[in-house]
Amino acid sequence: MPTFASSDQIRTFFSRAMSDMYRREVPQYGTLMELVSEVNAGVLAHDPQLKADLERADELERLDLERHGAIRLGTAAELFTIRRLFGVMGMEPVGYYDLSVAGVPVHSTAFRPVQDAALSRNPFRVFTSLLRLELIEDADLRAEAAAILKRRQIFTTRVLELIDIHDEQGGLTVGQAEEFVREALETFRWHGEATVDAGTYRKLHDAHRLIADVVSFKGPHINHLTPRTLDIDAVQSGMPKRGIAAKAVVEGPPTRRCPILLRQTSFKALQEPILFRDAGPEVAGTHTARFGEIEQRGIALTKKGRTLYDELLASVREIGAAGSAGADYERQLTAAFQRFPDSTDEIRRQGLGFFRYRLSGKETPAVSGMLTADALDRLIATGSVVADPIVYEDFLPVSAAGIFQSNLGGAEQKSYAGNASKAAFEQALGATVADEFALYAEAEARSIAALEAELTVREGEAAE
Ligand code: OOG
Ligand code: NI
Repeated sequence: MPTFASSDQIRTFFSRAMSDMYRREVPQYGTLMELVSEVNAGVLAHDPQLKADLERADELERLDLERHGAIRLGTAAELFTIRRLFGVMGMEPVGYYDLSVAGVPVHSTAFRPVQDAALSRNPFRVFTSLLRLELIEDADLRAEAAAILKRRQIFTTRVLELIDIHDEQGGLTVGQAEEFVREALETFRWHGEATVDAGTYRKLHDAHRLIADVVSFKGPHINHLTPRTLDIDAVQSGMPKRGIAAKAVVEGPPTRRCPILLRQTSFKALQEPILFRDAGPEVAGTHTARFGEIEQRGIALTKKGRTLYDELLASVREIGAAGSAGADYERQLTAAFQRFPDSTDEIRRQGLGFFRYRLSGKETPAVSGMLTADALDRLIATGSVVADPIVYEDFLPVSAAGIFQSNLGGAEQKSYAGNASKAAFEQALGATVADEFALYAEAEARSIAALEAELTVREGEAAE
């Protein structure tokens, strides 16, 4: 039996290789990474309690590694194979996001690890969108785009072989894993040569800038990589000082003492020179697709918590109409979110968030058997048990739409008859997407079961 590289190892090789590649391709990403690591170091130095909490929850180690990326695919076949490719790295499709409601003709999922241990080693995620050609109105253009996409092969021959080898052998050796990462990287690389002529690019672009981005190139270039910060407001205000043009407002919940879900901001896409198929180097065009983003993650919310979040966010969005940049937006958002409890204890008590429970180690409580909610509350009140917030590992559709929009040029406001099409997405994927709420609920339930088991053992020991 050969020894295989673990999927966690392959994922870490890959996320490092992607980060190095993106830093070379988009130098501002490097500047942003420096800013984020300065801000994070500052936060940890000033907040020893937070540092201890992160350490205990196994989150400190992953912080510097942590990032997500995004790609946009053109065909069902590409989505099918990308699922197999990410599968080699222990990344599975979680969640379904319909962005057509926000005027973006794609639907998406997030490939990410789902096991507790894998998440704490490296939670690298890729927000993966599939273009919905059926939303292009012009039938001729639709057919032309489909034909162009059909001709391209976004994967190298060798990466396809290595995926097969992985699936047959049940793993890859370290040598194969290194080769896999090098070959996989090719799919995500930037290609400045468009596969279409200038006229076709223009037509696709006029239908939607995103359509031109997906259809006109050899592959689904990674369009951003996002590090995780512990203080997004500090990064947001630090960006202009480093010459980075930040998006006007932070997406997601307002600034709070107790972070929930996900807050994100980005800097504007770069204008990059491209060569059209029909033109010599002297007739270069430009294309705007790639950008940078930062995020701050907080506690994962239950369905009840998420409903309240969606309601509060919508109340502000309605006032401010489409987009999120009203001058008063932040003030209104903060006011609306007064209704969302701002302490982990209250969030837990009201059943708004997910937690991992464990013994504090301070004293051994005299309880055994099934832990009811009341029993848990008592153990927490006496300090025997600690509830650690489970961090949100997924994305938010309204935020994602805001990020897409800000990088497609603010003026672009298309509307599609919003129609989620999860079944079609899963058919293309060749698998169902996992339900993120179920994953968090399972993680919480596992911690309670482990706690019950531990208490039972201790009681047995005490009785001896
Ligand atoms: C993806 C935009 C969404 C996020 O973090 O919500 C996103 C894209 O532009 O392809 O990255
Ligand atoms: Ni993103």
